[in-house]
Amino acid sequence: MRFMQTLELPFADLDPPPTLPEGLFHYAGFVDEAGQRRLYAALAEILKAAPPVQNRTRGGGLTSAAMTNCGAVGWWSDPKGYRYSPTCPGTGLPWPPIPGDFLQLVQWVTAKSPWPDFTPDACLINWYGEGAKMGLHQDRDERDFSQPIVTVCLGDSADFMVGGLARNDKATALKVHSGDVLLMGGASRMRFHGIRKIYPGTSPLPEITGRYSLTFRKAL
Ligand SMILES: O=C(O)CCC(=O)C(=O)O
Repeated sequence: MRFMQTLELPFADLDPPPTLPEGLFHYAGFVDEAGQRRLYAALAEILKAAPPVQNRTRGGGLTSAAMTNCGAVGWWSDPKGYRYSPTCPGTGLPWPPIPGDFLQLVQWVTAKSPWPDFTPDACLINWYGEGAKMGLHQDRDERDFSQPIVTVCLGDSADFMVGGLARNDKATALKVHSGDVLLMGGASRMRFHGIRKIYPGTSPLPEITGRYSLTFRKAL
């Protein structure tokens, strides 16, 4: 197993393809299938404790992806706006803690990046069923934009859209697969991004339906 068992970390694979903009790193296949299975086992416990729901947006509609969180705080959306909350507004319960395997993965990804001390306190979990997407947006509810965002992909493949620093800048699609990790920081921290589509039935793990993204942030 590449992620989890070896102490010899796969840093040789961490060079970003040269076409990506500064501050955006795509670690394709960073987590192998055994590692993905292990991550999903931890994720399944979170999903039981805090099942994902489609949230109300500020405009009153529903998010296309269903969301839940783990960590000291979780990102939430409702007609009152977007915010981090220490409890799940639906149940009033604290979010489950971020599992040790998740934190270890994040540490391995960031260890040789420009953000070796990144310590997430929030992990937003998005679930995309067939037809679900996420519009281009910036992550701007965190306190310190010098801290990066780490996204782990599990399940179906997807088109991850990479835009510019202004909403109307041209966006291009980066195809992401289960086990890929994305890191957005520095000059790319405030880049618009989103999910144009998922490719149903492409998950290498039969136990995963649809696509999960685990988005780690330092919110507080
Ligand atoms: O699902 C993804 O990969 C993107 C998630 C995202 O952009 C977000 O949670 O802000």
